[in-house]
This record gives sequence, C-alpha cells and structure tokens, in this order.
Amino acid sequence: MLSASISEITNLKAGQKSSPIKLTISNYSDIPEEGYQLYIKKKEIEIIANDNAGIFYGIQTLLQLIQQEGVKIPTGKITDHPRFSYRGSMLDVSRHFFSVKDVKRYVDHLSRYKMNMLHLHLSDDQGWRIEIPGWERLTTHGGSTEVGGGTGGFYTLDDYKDIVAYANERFITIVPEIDMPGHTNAALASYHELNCDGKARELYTGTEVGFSTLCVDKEITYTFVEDVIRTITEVTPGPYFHIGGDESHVTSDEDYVVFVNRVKDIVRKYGKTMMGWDEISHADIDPGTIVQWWARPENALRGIEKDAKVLVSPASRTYLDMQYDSTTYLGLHWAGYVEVDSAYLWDPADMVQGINNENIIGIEAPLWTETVTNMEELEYMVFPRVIGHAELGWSDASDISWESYKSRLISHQKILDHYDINFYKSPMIPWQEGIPKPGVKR
Ligand code: NGO
Repeated sequence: MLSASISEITNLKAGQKSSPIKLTISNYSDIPEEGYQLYIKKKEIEIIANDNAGIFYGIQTLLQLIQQEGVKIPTGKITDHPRFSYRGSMLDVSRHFFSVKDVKRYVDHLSRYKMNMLHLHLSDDQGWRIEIPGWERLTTHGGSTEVGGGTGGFYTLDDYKDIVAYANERFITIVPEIDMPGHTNAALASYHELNCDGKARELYTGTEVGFSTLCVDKEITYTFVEDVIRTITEVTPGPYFHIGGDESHVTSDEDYVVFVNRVKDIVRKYGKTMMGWDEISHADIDPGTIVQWWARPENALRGIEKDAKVLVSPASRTYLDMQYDSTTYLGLHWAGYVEVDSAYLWDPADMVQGINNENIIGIEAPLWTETVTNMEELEYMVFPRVIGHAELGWSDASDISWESYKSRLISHQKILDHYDINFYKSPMIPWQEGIPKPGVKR
C-alpha cells in the first residue's frame, strides 16, 4: 500500500491533471527559491512552487507525512522554504573507498532531508580516487590502498558522471574536493616529480595528518594541478571546486599563500567558485570564495573581511565522525563527543560574534572515514545526527526545539526502518521497540 503510493507520487509530472495530486510550477511571488506550498484537501493534494526543486521538496514532505501517518493524512496547508541555500554533507572516500552504489544510497538519504549538496573528498594521503587522463598512476598506484591496507579503489570519469547525474536528479549538487598542498601523499607516491626532492613517497595506510606537501616551487606542480582541475571541472556542472587547503603543516606559511594564490587563478580560469577549509583565508582569496569553517573561527572571520562566504562545519557540532559518547565503537573524539542533542541544538549564526546570517552560505556535516569502512558503519555515524543538521540548514532558528525534534525523531524511526538504515539508538531518545516496518505485514 505504502510503496504503491510512493511510486505513484514520485512518478507524477508537473501539470498532470487527472491525478488527485496536482503539481504546479509558476511564478509565485510569495514563495522563495526552493520553497513550496503544500495543500492537503479532502479530495486533492496540491504542491505549488517556482522551481523543480521546490516541487521535489514538497513531495519529500508529503512522503514523510504518509510514511509517518499512514495513507490517511490530516488536511491542511504547509508553507515552507529553506533558511540557507547550501545544505550538505561531505563524504571522505579517500580514507576508505565507497562504491558508486554506496554513494548513490547516501545521495538518496540526503535528498529525503532536502539537503542539496554532497561534497566528495576525493583525495588524501591514503588514496587518490578519481581518474585523471595523463596521470594514470594516481589511480592505479595512488588509489590502490586505503586506511588499514585494504585494496582501495577509484571512480572512472564515467563513474563520477554517473554519480553527478544521479545526484542531480535528486536536486543534489556534487562538490568535488582535491585536497592540496597537504594531504597529498597518494599523489606524491604516484609521481616522484611532484616531490621537492624528486623522490616518490611510500603509499600510506595510517591515520596521521599534516606530513605531506606538493612542491610549491616546481612548475610541474601547477601543470599537474591544472590538469586535475580541468579534468574534474569539465565533468562537474555545479558551481564549486574545493581545493582542501587544511593542515598543510609541512608547507611554510609563505609557500602556502603562494600556492593557494596560484591555484585560485586556475579554479577561476575553469569557471568555478573556489572553496577550501578555513586555513585558505590566509591567502588573497577572491570575494565570494567559500571558506569552510571547521576549526578556527578567526580564519572564518578573516575570510569575511575578504568578502568570502562561510560554510559552517565546526567539528564539535557537525563532524559525523566524532563519537556520540565514550562507548561509541567507531569514530574519533578529538573535537569532543557529539550526542544527538549537541549535533542539533545550536544556531550556525549564533556561535561566534561576527559570523552572522548574511555571511553564512549554509551548513555542511562532514563524514571523515578513518574508522568507517562500509555503509552500515557510515549510516551508524550519520544517523540520526544528519537529520538534525538538515533541519538546521532548512529551518529558522526560532523553529529549532529539542522537545519537538525528539518526538519527531521517534515517529521518524519508521522511515529509517523502512529504508533499512542502520542508526544509533541514542539513549536520549525514547525509541519505540519492534514497530513493524510500513508495508510489511506481521
Ligand atoms: C580534520 C582533518 C581531516 C581528518 C578529520 C578527522 C579537516 C578539515 N582536516 O578535518 O583530515 O580526517 O579532521 O576528524
């Protein structure tokens, strides 16, 4: 019953008349971008919006209602639109590789919560994960392992295009990241000429950070970086290219600025807006650059002085690899423990004086995968926290309420079970035991 109604709804086309569910796209001056209005009447349901994304989000809301309430849903009107234009998560496919199928499942999860960005961390010390023609060893050698010594893997350009298209159908933009000048051991192991001493590094399968750097003085470095950026931007319709830039502890401060300034020009040349971790604000970044605040608010504030926008990802609130508490069997805790309440109960625009609503482009919850090896573990770390992050990206601060969130999470358990999502049963939430899956007869 339930699955039949879901496919019925998702197969609808805007403007279709014969169905009791009407979808209309027009110019509604009172509906903001990505917003929608959902009218549930006795005999008809109507979703109106200005854009396809709005219709899609209206459908997600309707699906959630049906999944939670059953096919009899209360009548009423819902007026809804997002607070921030960037609502996302990051997946580190370098420390442990995740297949195209896994990434698509993650896209499905995010799209149900109206997230619209998936940032893929495609390279790091432990693995290079995307094919770059002319630099084959990056993947054949640099992609051949991962943390713990497994066999790693990589995406061909066709795989990547497949992910981009799949995400696009669900209104999710892929943000590719190539981390540089640090976090580059996989590249430095693949091509000796990228090292200042001309000697190739060994492949690395541990979890230390901050020990690698591209050689800032060599021209071959920029030929390499340009080939990588050109290749990836050609298959990336989204507006952003993320250059990493974090924890370059063995690059001198001076070299770091020289490097980021040159890479900035390359990103601009290929028509993308540069993004980077908060350290990039030390360079002469262009107005409109996106500085991803993960560690130091002073870096984000320096970015704001240079007219950058801030993507809010403080580790102590948004890092999905942080353990829930001291008993969590996966994850790290260098930024503290992040229980379901601390992931949810905060306001991105009220954390640091000077980082205000108008400086913030949105919020992103990153999943680093040093300890996360497969989809089951991924889901355990992500759920339910990412639901809270999605809500923070979408809802106004005045609508954020722990009591209401808690009770909504309980009714949401049906949905998690329906999709067989492995989630952390936080003791803070009085979960219901043994509820039957929707559509499954006992
Ligand atoms: C840091 C570091 C990553 C780690 C992560 C683990 C950033 C931006 N750099 O975040 O390399 O994987 O912490 O939590």
